[in-house]
Amino acid sequence: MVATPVAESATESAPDSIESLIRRRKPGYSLESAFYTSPDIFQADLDIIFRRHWIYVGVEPDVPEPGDCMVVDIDRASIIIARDDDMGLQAFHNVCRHRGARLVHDEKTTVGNIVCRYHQWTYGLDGSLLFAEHMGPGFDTGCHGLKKVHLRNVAGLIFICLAEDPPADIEDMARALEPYIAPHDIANTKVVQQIDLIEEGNWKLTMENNRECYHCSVNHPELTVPLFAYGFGYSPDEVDDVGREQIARYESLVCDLENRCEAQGMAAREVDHLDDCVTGYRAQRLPIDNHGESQTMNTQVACKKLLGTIADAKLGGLSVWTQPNSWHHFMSDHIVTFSVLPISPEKTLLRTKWLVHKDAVEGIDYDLRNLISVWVATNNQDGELVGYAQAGARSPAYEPGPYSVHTEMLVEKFTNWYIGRMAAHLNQR
Ligand code: 3BY
Ligand code: FES
Ligand code: FE
Repeated sequence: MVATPVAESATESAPDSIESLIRRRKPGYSLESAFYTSPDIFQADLDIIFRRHWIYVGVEPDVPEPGDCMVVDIDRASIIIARDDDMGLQAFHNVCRHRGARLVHDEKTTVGNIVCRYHQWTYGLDGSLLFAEHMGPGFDTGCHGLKKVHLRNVAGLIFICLAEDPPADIEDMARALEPYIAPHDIANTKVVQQIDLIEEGNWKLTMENNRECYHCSVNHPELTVPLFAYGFGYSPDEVDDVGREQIARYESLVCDLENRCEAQGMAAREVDHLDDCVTGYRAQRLPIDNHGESQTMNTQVACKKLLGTIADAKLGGLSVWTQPNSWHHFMSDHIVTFSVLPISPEKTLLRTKWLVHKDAVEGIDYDLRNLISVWVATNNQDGELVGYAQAGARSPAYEPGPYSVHTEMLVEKFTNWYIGRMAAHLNQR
């Protein structure tokens, strides 16, 4: 077969509109290059996806005590997540209502009230303006509270939405996911490590990379110790007898794990609404290989204190995926949680947090290096792969390629969800 020559004029013609790129999207294939490189599409992604959907930003133990604040930036919006005096979680725009100065500057801090450095306007942890000097007798503090941002705490995972009317189906997701996540008791954990990794790629390539393990066996030697190579969709028709035996063994382990979890009152059956909801999600309990306990190099728990009321160390890993920007692994002894935030068309922040029981003591109950080593290595490998995918998407020779029907189903669910959400909003205009 002769390779198709690259059209010389491709770079000179006028760029296609977002509407036409969305209309001609070929199902079963990766997206066209512009979705990964165009500043206009990046802007549309921010406007449509990141400003109108529920975005995962962190966990309850990021702000454990009254007065604790965490700042999260989504493009130009800076948001304060605060724990108020009644232990409630609040989210506000990090913008003073006087002349607009940024209020909180550190990613994490603890305050009595939120005080603007510029002219000392002072806000309570519920966002109300408590004090503003020299504003005259007619000034109404009641009209100048901080602008609220919608926040939904789903069993300890914090989602925010910048829209005035956020998608209501977050309630369906919360109802469905809580029975899976609750036994891991996020509220009684602590964040013992956070790593921000900048990936040299569009945010959708970071998400797509997460949604398949086609690339795992060759690229992730550390991750393939706990994960089953055959657990990610290989078909019995395309493997040899050894592979067929491994698939059968994996399937019987899934069955056994689901039954054991359910006997302990924990939700365990796979649930998937990644592409048929505005707030898409999926949960699946995956057995872990060898000792079966945790995503560590020796597959044994990294922390001696198990989470919540969990008594059985051998629970495999509960994986939870949400659209558009998160995934999480919940084990009996620790949790690893990932948030994806776009920085520019070709740069993305992957924020990873590791959580253990709040009473666990470093050096006695857990060794930090042992706890984080699998995902530190895996994230760095994935970051490199995302960079390769971005470099390829930039080339004039790039054209959408076919997804594997056995191992890239969740990638397709992500791109279908994305195209569907973009189309729904563009059609409303
Ligand atoms: O490599 C990743 O990004 C992970 C590993 C398991 C599947 N995928 C979600
Ligand atoms: Fe905040 Fe003036 S800008 S007090
Ligand atoms: Fe990977």
